[in-house]
Amino acid sequence: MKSVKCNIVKKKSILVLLFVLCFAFATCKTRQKEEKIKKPNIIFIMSDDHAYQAISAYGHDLNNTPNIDRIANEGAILKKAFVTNSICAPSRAVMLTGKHSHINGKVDNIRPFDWNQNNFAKDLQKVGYETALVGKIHLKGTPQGFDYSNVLVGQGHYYAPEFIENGVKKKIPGYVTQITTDIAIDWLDHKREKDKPFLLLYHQKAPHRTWMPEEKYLDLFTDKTFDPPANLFDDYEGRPAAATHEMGIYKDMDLVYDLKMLDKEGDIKTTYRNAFKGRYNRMTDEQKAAWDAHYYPIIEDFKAKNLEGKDLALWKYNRYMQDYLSTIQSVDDGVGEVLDYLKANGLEENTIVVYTSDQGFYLGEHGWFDKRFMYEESFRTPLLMKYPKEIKAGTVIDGLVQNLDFAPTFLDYAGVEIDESIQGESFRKLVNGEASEWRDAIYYTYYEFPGEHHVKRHYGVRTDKYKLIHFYYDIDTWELYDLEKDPSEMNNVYDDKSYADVQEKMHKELQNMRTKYGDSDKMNKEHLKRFLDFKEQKIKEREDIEKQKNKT
Ligand code: SGN
Ligand code: CA
Repeated sequence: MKSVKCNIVKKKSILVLLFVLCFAFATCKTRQKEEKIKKPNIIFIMSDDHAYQAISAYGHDLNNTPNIDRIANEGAILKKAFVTNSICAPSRAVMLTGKHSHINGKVDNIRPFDWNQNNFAKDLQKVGYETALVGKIHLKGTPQGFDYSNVLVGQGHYYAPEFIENGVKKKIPGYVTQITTDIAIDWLDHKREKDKPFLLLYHQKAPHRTWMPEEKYLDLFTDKTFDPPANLFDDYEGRPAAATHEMGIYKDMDLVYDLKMLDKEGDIKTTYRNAFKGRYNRMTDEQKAAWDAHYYPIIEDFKAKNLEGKDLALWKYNRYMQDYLSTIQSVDDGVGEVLDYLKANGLEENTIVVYTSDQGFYLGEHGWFDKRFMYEESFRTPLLMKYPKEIKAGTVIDGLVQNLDFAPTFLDYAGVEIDESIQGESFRKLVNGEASEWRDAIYYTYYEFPGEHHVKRHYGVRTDKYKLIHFYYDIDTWELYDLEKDPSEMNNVYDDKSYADVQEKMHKELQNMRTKYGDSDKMNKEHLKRFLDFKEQKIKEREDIEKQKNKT
């Protein structure tokens, strides 16, 4: 009897176990199904002027960016990511609209952006996303497409910056990078509706000029001497447009405004003294004390050295690197905080995280700081992304992508149909490893001339191997580079007979690009006219104000 009873009990337990297993299997299947149709969250991190040379994942040894590198280690690094127009506001307009500058209308930092046109945040809102924009956007007017916005006024300040939260302006004490991170995490944690997928544009001001480090990182690179790039003393032979630049570390970088050499005695005199003072005076007494303790010994040492010529150029390069890279450390910390937040809150699996910059930047290459040119260091931009559900950890991508592609890529992930007016292409399959073919050429335009840093108007095309550039307006010159043989673009081979075939092919490629994207010399003339009219109008407005002042 005992054994029979025992058998019945056993059978019952097996049935119960089977039932439990079936139930668990079914729930698991439903959850998997739900997960599949669940739209991914998107965190789009953009910093300002962050050169890929200053991200350790790109294999350079200037600095260490462990948190930004985490994105590449857990996902993908794109080695050939570019912008379409290497300057802040136009780059952001391209990113939002997925259209080249001559189509979205924001061709330079000067004229306004039309927020009424469509952007991918508006599209995501329509399919149920909760959207937020935090930090620097540099596009005047009220942001559209965002349920929440808390953005810097214009370029923003490093210390005690002014933010506009949903239309209300506030000065916030503290350091801009940490404040931006706090606002982003506060939105993730308290402000958003948690049952909706979200889009967060988390955009840092750093490491934009004038590179003012956070108190805790003032001394990070004090004892380090950096190796300058081989072309720090470029003579611009064969490149007349490059020769007329006003962005030289030696020639144009200011000792006080940029490099913080404002001494107590007033021995170091510059035109930008007051502009620097204005920034310095935003700090608290405590911050000023830390600042002075760091910079005064450097100022004294600098005065004692009495440097000139090449020695002064090298000293300036080194000083520039120390401050520029220190500001990046705070950006990296912020990325770490956001990644940790996702992990701690179970959001890691279903969130796409992208890290990029509004363009690249010169860290001494060609003797420069700033950007704007179609040469590699400012044309390229860092791009790292992770999405555990789809992107294999450690993926390396060599395909040519552009900031033009962000809008369609995000829409693709969200399952939204991509309007045919969008000029970019989704790179989702490229990073998944599912793309069977991909583009082999990209197009570039730059318009802000006459203007700061004196970079002439130009446009061009780049393939994997070659680059063709046309500088125009008050100049008419062509440049051709063999990027495999001459990656630093020191040797313009446009008139070299042995490149005649390449030159012809690249001209065809350029025409194809201009036709594809609807650009032309005629359009360039129209943009130029609008730019000059706008400048004239601004001058007139200023004169009228002066006249009015003098009357009263
Ligand atoms: C400011 C900077 C320039 C910089 C532009 C554009 N001068 O005008 O050096 O090129 O911004 O930068 S500063 O004296 O104000 O620092 S962008 O990233 O906003 O396009
Ligand atoms: Ca920028």
